[in-house]
Amino acid sequence: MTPDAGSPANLAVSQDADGVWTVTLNRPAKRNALDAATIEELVALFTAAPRRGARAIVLAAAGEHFCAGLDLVEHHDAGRSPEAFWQLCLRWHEAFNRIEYGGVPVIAALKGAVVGGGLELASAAHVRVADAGTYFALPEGQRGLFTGGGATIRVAGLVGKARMIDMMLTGRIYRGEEAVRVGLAQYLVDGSSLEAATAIARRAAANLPLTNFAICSAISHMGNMSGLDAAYAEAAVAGIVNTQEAARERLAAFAARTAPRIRPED
Ligand code: 1HE
Repeated sequence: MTPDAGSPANLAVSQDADGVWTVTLNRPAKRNALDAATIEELVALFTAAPRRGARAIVLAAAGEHFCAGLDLVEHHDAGRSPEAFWQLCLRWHEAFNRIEYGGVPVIAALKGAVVGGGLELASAAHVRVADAGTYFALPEGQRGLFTGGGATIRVAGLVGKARMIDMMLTGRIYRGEEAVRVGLAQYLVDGSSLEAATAIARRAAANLPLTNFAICSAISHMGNMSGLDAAYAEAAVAGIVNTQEAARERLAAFAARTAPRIRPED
């Protein structure tokens, strides 16, 4: 399988022998601002990747910044109608839903600005890795705009409603340990976030694909359900995943005492 999903112009895509793909936002001269074309490329790529054998995906960025959010210049020049922007937002949702619900672990390698729609994109990933220079903000409030790429669900889900409202009212910026503490990133690394994210992706890719599919889609879906329905759905997913043939070898290794034990010192 190849990562070729129609030769995207604004994304660079590569893969290694273990099925770990690296998808790189590749408009560094525009700080990887998300124009309509890039959103379409994200839709196509993240629609195709699960069916093309991707075992895990690192979402990375060229240049100094992860993503400056909505392409404000395109938006200014386009003079969009409410209907046109509404439709555009639906394409953003399509792209980010493919990331979150596609069943393949997506690990975001963050750096520099992760702002506005860039934070909406990052929050659709399953794991966020920040480096020392990464900062998070929702500057929509200052720009006379509102979030349209799912932040009211995903960013509020990460940091809570009150912090998101504060970020939007005041332009508050989070970074470093504080960003981890409030839930914007799970990892903060001294060195390269790309290296760390790739190591996490490789580790996740060693899991069975069906197990990862459940982890990376069922948990999100269940978050949308009532507690009673989520428990029912969890049992159904476990019925499928926990009886998969491919898991028998791993269970046999545990029973034979050859599988690693889960200990903090290991
Ligand atoms: C852009 C964009 C953009 C840069 N749209 N072109 N997002 C924001 O409000 C963030 C806006 N961007 C910035 O605050 C800064 O660009 C950065 C802090 C990210 C980087 O600063 P810097 O000094 O490295 O770069 P720069 O000089 O500001 O920009 C370099 C170029 O990138 C320049 O283009 P050039 O042709 O004049 O060289 C900028 O115009 C371009 N650029 N950011 C378009 N965002 C679904 S709703 C989502 C709502 C939102 O996301 S609101 C957007 C929030």
